[in-house]
Amino acid sequence: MAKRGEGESRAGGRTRTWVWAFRGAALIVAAAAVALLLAHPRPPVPPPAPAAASPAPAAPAAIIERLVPKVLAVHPHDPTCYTQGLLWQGGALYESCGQYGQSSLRRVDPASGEVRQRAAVPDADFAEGLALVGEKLLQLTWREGVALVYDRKSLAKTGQFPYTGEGWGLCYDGKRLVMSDGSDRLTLRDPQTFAVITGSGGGELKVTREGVPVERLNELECVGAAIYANVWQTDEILKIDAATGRVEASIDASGLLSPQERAKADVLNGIAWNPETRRFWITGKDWPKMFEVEFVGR
Ligand SMILES: [Ca+2]
Repeated sequence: MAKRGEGESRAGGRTRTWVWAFRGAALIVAAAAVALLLAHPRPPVPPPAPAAASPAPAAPAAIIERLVPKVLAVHPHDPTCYTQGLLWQGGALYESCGQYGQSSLRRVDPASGEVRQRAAVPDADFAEGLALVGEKLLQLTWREGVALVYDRKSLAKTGQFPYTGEGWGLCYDGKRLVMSDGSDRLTLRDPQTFAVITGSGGGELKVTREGVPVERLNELECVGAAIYANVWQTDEILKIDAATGRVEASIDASGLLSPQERAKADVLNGIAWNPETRRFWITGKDWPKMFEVEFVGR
């Protein structure tokens, strides 16, 4: 009879044999797998295809530029002109002065501020914005519903156009007249007929700052693809994208007049662009001075 220990020893020997056999087989299988992998490397993973169908990322929030006028020269201005429109042409400034019984159209010497030529406006008309189309000056009236037309050289009145609503500011961009009425809307008009342009590129432009309508737009100046507008009863001038109405820049024009000058004057109103020097001329209602400026970063 086999001793218990002998039986156990034989059984243990068989078990170890099987373990070694199994380990050997596993090693052979692993080596074969490695050899297969080396012989057939996996193809490179292609880069992910662009997600053509996914929506474009939202445009980053538009940043409104903050500018101030850098004063390059100061010139006298008639403190009895309640400035409603100002433009530059051929070395001269043309200015529309408002108020009932005091309105006029003037050609002004820029350096001295002297009035070189003047056309009276009927006492019943309150003159407003001013634009030049070819050799014709167009002058708005506040609530009288007519745009007065003058010959630029003689300042003789040659006609008028009717319109509905109030007239505030006016400028001409070479194709369209842009007109403000104290709201957040700029009306686009035909320069020959003064009719509101219909269809593409016409109608009205809604002016917004970061999506919010900007009201009380007043005197205007068309400069390239931008419209400059001062905001009534503030010292702020806005640079507006003429295609979208979006405010691109805000110009803080406060502090141009001394407190003493300011006490006798009314609000800022009057922007003219001189394309030769690429400088702006700005003034205000009953201001004693005009400022030749560049708009620069704060
Ligand atoms: Ca102007």
